[in-house]
Amino acid sequence: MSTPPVAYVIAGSEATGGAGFQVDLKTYQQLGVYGVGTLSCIVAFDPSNNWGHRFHPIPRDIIEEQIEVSLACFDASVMDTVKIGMLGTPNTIDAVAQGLSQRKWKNVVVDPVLICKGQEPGAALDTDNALREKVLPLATVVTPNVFEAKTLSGMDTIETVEDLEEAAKRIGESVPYVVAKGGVEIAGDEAVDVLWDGKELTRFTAPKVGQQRVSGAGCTIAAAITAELAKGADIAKAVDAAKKFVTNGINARVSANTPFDTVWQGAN
Ligand code: PXL
Repeated sequence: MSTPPVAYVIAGSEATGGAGFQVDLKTYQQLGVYGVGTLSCIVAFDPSNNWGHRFHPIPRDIIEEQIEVSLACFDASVMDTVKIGMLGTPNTIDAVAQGLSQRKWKNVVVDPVLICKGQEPGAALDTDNALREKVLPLATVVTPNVFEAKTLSGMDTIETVEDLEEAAKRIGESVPYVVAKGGVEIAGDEAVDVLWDGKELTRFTAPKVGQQRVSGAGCTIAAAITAELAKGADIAKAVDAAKKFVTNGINARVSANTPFDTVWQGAN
């Protein structure tokens, strides 16, 4: 019997399949990584209200039970890599931080999904602060998009790749590796993501596929980085492979009745 590479994910369900937990597990599977997962929350878009977010946290004791069994099924010698996606409430963040601290991880990839669009700003600010205080200090890699990079770096605007690089460096004062995702948000023909590894900046570029945002691209690239790290890649190789994976998936994107197309992980 052989054991494939294993990676864990703690994230929220997004029921259309275009983001969150569903994307994480599809990406792991496609990259040959056995996925283990704990659900932190459930997002059900409302198709009769402009696909707005209906957000449902999962009770803390149920999150704790899932973490307990997820960690019990594979030892740290087999499962030393985890991705953290949307958590959603300060209480959930606290439970996840405590759960993570039970194991010495090699790779903790935090996709800092700061606010879910359906949440109240007050609640979101609490959530931002809890994430920064309790989960970011555990991260080895953080993967902010432009909005999240602005919030985490304290910069007022990020309009150019140079701005994005400056944000990555500032965030990198507290996390070893920063992958800042420019996506289609930065003007120009290329979709640029940057890696700051504490010493050097590297740009990863691909021609933009249209100017429209594609749902799930941020989740896909962060999950693909996680899968590559679980297979033993170093950070630069992991980001390079993940960028190619998401670009292929965007080229083969799936149209649904949702406002945005989604990434087809199976194109790879
Ligand atoms: O794409 C960010 C994201 C992550 N996780 C969940 C989501 C979303 C966006 O809708 O619903 C569960």
